Amino acid sequence: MARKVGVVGKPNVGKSTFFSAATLAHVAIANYPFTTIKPNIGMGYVRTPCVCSEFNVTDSPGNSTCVNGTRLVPVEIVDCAGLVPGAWEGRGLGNQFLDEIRQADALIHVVDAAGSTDSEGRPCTPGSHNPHDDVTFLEHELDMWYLQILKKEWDRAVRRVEGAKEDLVPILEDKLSGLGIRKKHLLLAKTKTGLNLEKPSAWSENDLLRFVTELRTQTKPLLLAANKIDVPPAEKNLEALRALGRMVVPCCAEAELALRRAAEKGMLSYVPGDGSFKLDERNKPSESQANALTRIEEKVLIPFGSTGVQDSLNLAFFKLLQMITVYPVEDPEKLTDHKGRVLPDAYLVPYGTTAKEFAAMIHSDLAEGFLYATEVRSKMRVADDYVLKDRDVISIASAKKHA
Ligand SMILES: Nc1nc2c(ncn2[C@@H]2O[C@H](COP(=O)(O)OP(=O)(O)OP(=O)(O)O)[C@@H](O)[C@H]2O)c(=O)[nH]1
Ligand SMILES: [Mg+2]
Repeated sequence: MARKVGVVGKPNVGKSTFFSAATLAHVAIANYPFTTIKPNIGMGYVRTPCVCSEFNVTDSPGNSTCVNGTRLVPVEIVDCAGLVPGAWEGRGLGNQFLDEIRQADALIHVVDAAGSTDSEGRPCTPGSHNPHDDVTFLEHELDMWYLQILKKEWDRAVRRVEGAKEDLVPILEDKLSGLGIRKKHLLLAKTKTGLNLEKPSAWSENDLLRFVTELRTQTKPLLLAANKIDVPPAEKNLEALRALGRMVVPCCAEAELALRRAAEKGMLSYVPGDGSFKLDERNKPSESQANALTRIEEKVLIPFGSTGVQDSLNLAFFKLLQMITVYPVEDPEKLTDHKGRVLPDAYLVPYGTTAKEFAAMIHSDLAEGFLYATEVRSKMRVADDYVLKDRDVISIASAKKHA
């Protein structure tokens, strides 16, 4: 199933602006809390250097696009409702928020790095709220939510382990599967916390919390999009955010949205994630548009290298979720599919995917009749257990032809 990234944070930090920019979808954007009250799922994309230039071919992309040698591969993004303190107990849009977040495999936590909104998302003087508190608060909410789910089953689980001598891991795996928790997560949490799984009755409240924190960081890995970086106090707050040990991306969602809209109108050329844009000579901006663009250059692109929206998405999929890009082709010489299209598809797959598993993602027949695969770059034949690498071009030979 396609991995999804959730855009989360307290109200009014710029989640919908981020989501709109990333998907260019029309969602409500306004300066008051709870603009987003329905879950929004949209298509954004990750960018990766396309293999077309390396293989010196002109490609004809199908499931993705290629802009001047940059491949844009679609991904799903969820714009979650704003989270307020106490959401785990159902405060604000708490339950809705948690249902949305349940669908996400990784999170982009949008933070108002300028400190221009209070803990509930109400506008305040920039610099008067500490964004550091928003990070600890959101993670605490998630932990409390996990804890609440675990506790529902805890007493029974303890009796089964200590009375009936059952193993705790499969019991918890069964009870917590809705959170995407699997055996490997539980075993790692055990190692990291050093807790005794044979004597859960001895776990303190704090032990339980440490255990769920481990599970949460594994199953909802997150990064911080330090948004509103164009507002002066934000830059000063970056260091304090970085000190928390999370991945931090300086971000200006508003600038990304403006650039994508201007590009859509043909005013300029800009590939999301670029550090600059090029004005179109035939389509001059008005004076106010030109001023806004200069401001974006001076406040965002030059000092920070990009608006950070595309970087956040790339990091979420490539680093947090450890996905790689793989290009399947039928003809290993011409790099074409059966219709003669060159490098038609780019697939995002988790690192660790084997050639045969990849075949199954394309078509079950390909996997069933799997003979061997060709790793096109080196022209080497590889077996079914070959672990795919990022930007591999792969041709699968199968005894079973698919339509
Ligand atoms: N200065 C600045 N303002 C921004 C930026 N991104 C968003 N904003 C503004 O912040 C306000 C809130 O933006 P939204 O995107 O609606 O925020 P949200 O987090 O979705 O809010 P809720 O849906 O209420 O939870 C709007 O006025 C945006 O224009 C940014 O990068 N810089
Ligand atoms: Mg919103």
